[in-house]
Amino acid sequence: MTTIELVQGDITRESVDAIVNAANSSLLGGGGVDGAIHRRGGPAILEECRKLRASQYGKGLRTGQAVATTAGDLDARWVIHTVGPVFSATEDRSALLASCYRESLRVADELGARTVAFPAISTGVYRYPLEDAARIAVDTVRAARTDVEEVRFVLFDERAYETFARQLR
Ligand code: AR6
Repeated sequence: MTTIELVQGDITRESVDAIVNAANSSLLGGGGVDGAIHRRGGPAILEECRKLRASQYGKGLRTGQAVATTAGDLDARWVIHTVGPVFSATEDRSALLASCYRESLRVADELGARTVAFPAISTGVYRYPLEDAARIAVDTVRAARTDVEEVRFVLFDERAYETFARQLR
């Protein structure tokens, strides 16, 4: 049984086994939550990302996939990087967004992580509508078969927090 918790705040302040990063396929950093994770986590995370790019992920990480690195100076053992879809008004990309949550939990299981914090993937720079993104996030985690005991959605602002809270009710 996986319990779902909601927190409003900065995901880089969480103490969990794994923090999920809403990355881009380059794995080399960016703005938003990605920038915050690299800033607070320090250079060890980027160093491992560069190694991934030099080995298995020469072309980068595909949308909907997930891969883990060290969490550097964060209060976590791992960062799980996943790439959400850029929202499109003409193409349904919800399966790719669901895949981010499912694949991140699969990687968490491989690592033996029991507590995992997720941001609201794709709802910033990638413009996914919050309502749809929250429904996909909650439904996918609820349906997942995983050994993760606690999933914590960490929502940056009150609007995102309230939207996720409505989905959980
Ligand atoms: N803690 C928790 N949530 C946060 C934080 C934080 N510190 N900072 C922002 N958010 P975004 P995306 C929220 O743009 O849409 C990056 O440049 C934010 O309010 O970080 O998946 C990557 O490198 C929003 O609700 O990610 C990619 O290029 C959510 O996190 C691209 O952005 C996601 O916003 C990915 O875009």
